[in-house]
Amino acid sequence: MNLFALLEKGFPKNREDCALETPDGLYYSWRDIDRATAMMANLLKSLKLPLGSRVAVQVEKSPEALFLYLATLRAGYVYLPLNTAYQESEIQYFIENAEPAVVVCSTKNFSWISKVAFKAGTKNVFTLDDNRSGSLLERASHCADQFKTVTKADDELAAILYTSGTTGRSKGAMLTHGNLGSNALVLNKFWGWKEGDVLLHALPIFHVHGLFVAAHGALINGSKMIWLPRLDTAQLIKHLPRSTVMMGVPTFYVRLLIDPNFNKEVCKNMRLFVSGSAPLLTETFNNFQKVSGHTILERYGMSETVMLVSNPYQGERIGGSVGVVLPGVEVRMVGDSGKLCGPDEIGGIEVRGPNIFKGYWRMPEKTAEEFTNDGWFKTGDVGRWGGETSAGKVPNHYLCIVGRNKDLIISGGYNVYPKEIESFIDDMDGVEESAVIGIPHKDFGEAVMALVVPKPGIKLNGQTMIDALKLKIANFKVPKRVEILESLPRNAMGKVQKNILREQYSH
Ligand code: MLC
Ligand code: AMP
Repeated sequence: MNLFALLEKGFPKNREDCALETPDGLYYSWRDIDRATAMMANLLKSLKLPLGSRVAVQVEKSPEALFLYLATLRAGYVYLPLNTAYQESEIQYFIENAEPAVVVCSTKNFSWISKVAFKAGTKNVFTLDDNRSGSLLERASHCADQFKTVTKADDELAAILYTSGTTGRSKGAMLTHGNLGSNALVLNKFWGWKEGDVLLHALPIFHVHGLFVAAHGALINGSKMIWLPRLDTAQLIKHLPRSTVMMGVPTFYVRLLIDPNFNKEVCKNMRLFVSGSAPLLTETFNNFQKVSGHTILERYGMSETVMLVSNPYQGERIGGSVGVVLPGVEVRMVGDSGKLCGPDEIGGIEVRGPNIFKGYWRMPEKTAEEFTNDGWFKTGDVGRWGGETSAGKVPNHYLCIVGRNKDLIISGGYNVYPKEIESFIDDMDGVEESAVIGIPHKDFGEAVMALVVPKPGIKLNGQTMIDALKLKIANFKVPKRVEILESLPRNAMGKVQKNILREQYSH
């Protein structure tokens, strides 16, 4: 079924109810969503795009940006959201790789993005800004406000989400209407969504967490969203008293805890705080309980799989564990010997279920590599059933994530692949080689750090390198710290020993 049609089933009977409220006092009803998405879907239809066309979007968060996503679903095309931090070389790669039929960008980026897009064969480039302006809205305003949602089978593509690759460039994870719909239905029940819920939404909407887990959750339940453009702790505290559900990456909770205005009174109407996308420190879990009186529900998922495992809504939520396997999903842990792990044993996490993606866009070999012969997807995360955490003994049906067998840094909920940053640094003048590692960071959980070896006779300056990288790559990928070394530690096989570097620079 078309995912939009599934979400729409949950819209409230009274379409004049408020669906979306912005901090500057704008209200959008469910009827507004219906009409705005119909107009945008009619605009897309009028372009006579081929079946399966991608609509690539790099715009600031706004209600209209959400409507564009929903309109793309309604019209039966494939939504491709792009992080607003991406710069020219990154965007160029995505556009060349995905060959979108439509690109939507902000007016300030139109001149360079349209050049990149037209060069790659895209015929339609629109603008959409976060102040309800841009050519997309202007064109859509001439379209009819009724649209018959296009029928889609469960295995047809709804979205492509680019996720960085451990080697080489990013891969587009292809998610179907069935993947996203099944997960939305499961979470609706598992997290006890109910009438009267209000979601405080401050996550970006170009990733799984903000777009699918959070927004789908509210839409399929017919629940109002308070739609904040970004994380702003003062705004969260202002709107929490009127909210019942909030979802965030761990940085959300770290920042709330250091704000003196955050307390139990602010959370009096809340029923659920969800954390995910990165490990939540047990210290944050415990402190949040003390200050707010609420127990954060931590869950685990990926771009390729949507949500897999979650602490229970009813039942014990355990700090340091991501919880129990969601209904309909299967999770197994495989040890180095290839044998399934028992309780307390550590192994690679493999998953199966209706939520698992269809494969990587135009990368059949990569897709085949990431699945086992019997159809399980290898997450690259390392886990354990049960065992001990600093909170005590964990029951055997609870999953703990203990590490990753992919060289990945998660900073403030964004993934950064060291290999990609190393290749940018290695291309800089005077650089012999580099190693990029994650080091603990109070606010972002992990921060990117680079160790750089200059070419003989060359003097490098860390800050100058940081400044140069800021002009080239998304800001969250830029190392927070660069140290210049004479050489990198290597093992007998010549491989850089990142564990030694991590140990040395983690304090
Ligand atoms: C911003 N900066 C970051 C950063 N975000 N640095 C490292 N890591 C990050 N995540 C840097 C900027 O470059 C800038 O540096 C400075 O911090 C301030 O920028 P900002 O834009 O003002 O930051 P802020 O708005 O405070 O953003 C921080 C944040 C944001 C944590 C709110 O990063 C965020 O919304 N993260 C959520 C990511 C997310 O949704 N992940 C879900 C992925 S889905 P300078 O030097 O320029 O000052 C997924 C699957 C699943 O993983 O399971 O959910
Ligand atoms: P992404 O590719 O952006 O979808 O990121 C997915 C990765 O985020 C997973 O493979 C995990 O490594 C990590 N992740 C998501 N949720 C959690 C969590 N609750 N605890 C630890 N890691 C998580």
